[in-house]
Amino acid sequence: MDLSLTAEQEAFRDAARAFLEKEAVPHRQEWDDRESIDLGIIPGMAELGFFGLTIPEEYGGLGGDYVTYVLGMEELGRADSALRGIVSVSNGLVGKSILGWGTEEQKREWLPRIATAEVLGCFGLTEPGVGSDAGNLRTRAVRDGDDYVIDGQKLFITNGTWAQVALIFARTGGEGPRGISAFLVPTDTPGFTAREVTGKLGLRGQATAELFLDGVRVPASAMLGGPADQDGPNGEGQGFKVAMSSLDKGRVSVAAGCVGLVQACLETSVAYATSRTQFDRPIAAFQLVQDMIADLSLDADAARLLVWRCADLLDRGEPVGLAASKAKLYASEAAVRAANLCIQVHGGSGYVSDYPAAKFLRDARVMTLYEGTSQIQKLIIGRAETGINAFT
Ligand code: COS
Repeated sequence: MDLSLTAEQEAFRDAARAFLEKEAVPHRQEWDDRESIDLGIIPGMAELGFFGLTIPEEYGGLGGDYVTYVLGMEELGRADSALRGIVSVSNGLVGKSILGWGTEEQKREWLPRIATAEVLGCFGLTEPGVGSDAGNLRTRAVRDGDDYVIDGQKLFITNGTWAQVALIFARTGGEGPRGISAFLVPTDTPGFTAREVTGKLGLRGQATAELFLDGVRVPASAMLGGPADQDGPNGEGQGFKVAMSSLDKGRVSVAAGCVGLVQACLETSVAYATSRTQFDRPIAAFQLVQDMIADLSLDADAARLLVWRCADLLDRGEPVGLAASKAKLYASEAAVRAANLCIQVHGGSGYVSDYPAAKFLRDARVMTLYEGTSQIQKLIIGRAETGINAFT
């Protein structure tokens, strides 16, 4: 087993860190305050390759491996989790769904533009009445001649107001997971509207939206994987599998971003503890402060190793679902712990926005909720260990 990075992987990580230190870290608090990043940073991020990591070169991406991908997500999480979410959803959830399940035409139509961030994607799974129980979603797509007409509502959709394409999961058949298909819906299609969700606790720099689909008409060829009556692959009824397999990878992205968040908490805490003096010595000299620093350091390593295992499985084409649930569970809970400790090390200063600790905590808090709550991850792990399915 070799956990060292290649020269290319290190070069990408270093370039990503240098870019984000210059272009993101100085602005993240201002973006948080005004509830939007400056979208002007996106082309620079695209030039570095963030939006095309793991998209093959033939579709305009970097064709990189998953180790490079998780390094990129860690650097984004270290700088600003809002930026990480934008990339994870567009390149990760949407790009990887198209790559894994799309027809050749769909790959050629969307992937090159996603890889350059000319197109941002959003992932329309969650609905007002459906979060954890994704297999019971209500949005419906009804066949009408050569088209499908989609009606429904989606909630908490990252990139929702910015995206040019939405991957919409809708019911084309009966109840349950097998009746769901996925559609690539251009967001300028008549009947499609997005409304910004404001006032979030964290991740305030990224757009989160409610989507309304009111008689949205798309050609049958917009079904991811193609409709049943077209030549070639058949995406009908495959939507839940698309969502679950993409979420397996999405959970790795979230976990990798959380590693970056823990790392940021560690670095920020060390910097503060070694410069702040009390009782005539730096507070880092006190054992109880070192105890917190040690916990932060250990959590960063432990979460990173769980994430790197996922990257290794993905690079070898092995199933990643269970490892992804473990990584996501551990890293997201670690991120909340780490941000809390970071505030504790900073004392009263950690409670105000002059220091990033408070933002770290607000951003970390959602990590145990989205892309599968900690409880869902535990039930997936428990099912694997016991063979008993708590969901049925
Ligand atoms: N990849 C591919 N296919 C998968 C899969 C995966 N990771 N997981 C499940 N499937 C398939 C199953 O094989 C099954 O296929 P068949 O019908 O051919 O047998 C089908 O999907 C339904 O599986 P099942 O009924 O067993 O569903 P699960 O128990 O796997 O899923 C949970 C239940 C709760 C685990 C799932 O709904 C879940 O992860 N919920 C959380 C959703 C979530 O994260 N929401 C937040 C979104 S934020 S973007």
